[in-house]
Amino acid sequence: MSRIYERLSTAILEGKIDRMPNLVQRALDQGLPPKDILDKGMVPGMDEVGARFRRGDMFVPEVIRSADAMQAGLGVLRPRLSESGVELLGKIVLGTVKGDLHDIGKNLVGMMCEGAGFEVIDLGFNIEPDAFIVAIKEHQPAVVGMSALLTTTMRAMGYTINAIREAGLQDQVKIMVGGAPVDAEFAERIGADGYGSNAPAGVELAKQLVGAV
Ligand code: B1M
Repeated sequence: MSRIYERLSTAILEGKIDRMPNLVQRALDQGLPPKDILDKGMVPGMDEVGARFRRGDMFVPEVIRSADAMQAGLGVLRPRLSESGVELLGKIVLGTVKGDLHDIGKNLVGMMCEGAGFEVIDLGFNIEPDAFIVAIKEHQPAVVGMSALLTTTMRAMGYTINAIREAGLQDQVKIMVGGAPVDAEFAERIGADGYGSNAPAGVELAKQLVGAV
């Protein structure tokens, strides 16, 4: 395997944001296929970040640096991926539900999903059910992800799912939820398709929901 893949993976793991664009450019200059640069170099780095975060061997600030390194590399790689007609895993519309201003965990989920190969449309925080519906119609995502950090706002996830159902859109998208007060039982009760306990689990779930694993 090309040594450059290992270097890309390590640079992501170590959060070397400034080094990534150069490394990706060097890999492209060597004639390596953009999809291999992603799958053999960058994604394994991000997978390892997820594994370490789950084990408690990496913490939020380090994960954010790694995700930023991934983004820096994707900045160079993305145009080449689309030129070569590589299909990303699908689109995810993501937002923190109405009434809730917490977005750190949601951002982490978004960055890691992007790192895994999804196109993420991040609506932000305090997102009304209607705004989710508008985004589903506009972007046609495979997955809608909702985050809530307050026991008072987790109910808004249920309202949002109801609104999506009433708009006749539930068959078009899979819905995943997460956030500290949420659990699998609650997710099932409100009719979500799945629950992610943390960002790596959210990524795995999103992959399952689009049939990528
Ligand atoms: Co607030 N806050 N906060 N807060 N805040 C909590 C959540 C709280 C637990 C603190 C406490 O009292 N101990 C408490 C909630 C209590 C409850 O509801 N039971 C609380 C409160 C009460 C409040 C206010 C009401 C305080 C007030 O004004 N009186 C207020 C509410 C504002 C509002 O939202 N309307 C408020 C405000 C704020 C700040 C704005 C100051 C700030 C948010 C800044 C921001 O997000 N940009 C803030 C913060 C920072 C926190 C704590 C300290 C940290 C949250 C965080 O970012 N964690 C939090 C206490 C705590 O958790 N220790 C607290 C790190 C983040 C990486 O984890 O978000 O859980 P988390 O995300 C995880 C998983 O949950 C999961 O993956 C992430 C990564 O592993 N995940 C998903 C999250 N979303 C997912 C989606 C998925 C899948 C996985 O799929 C779609």
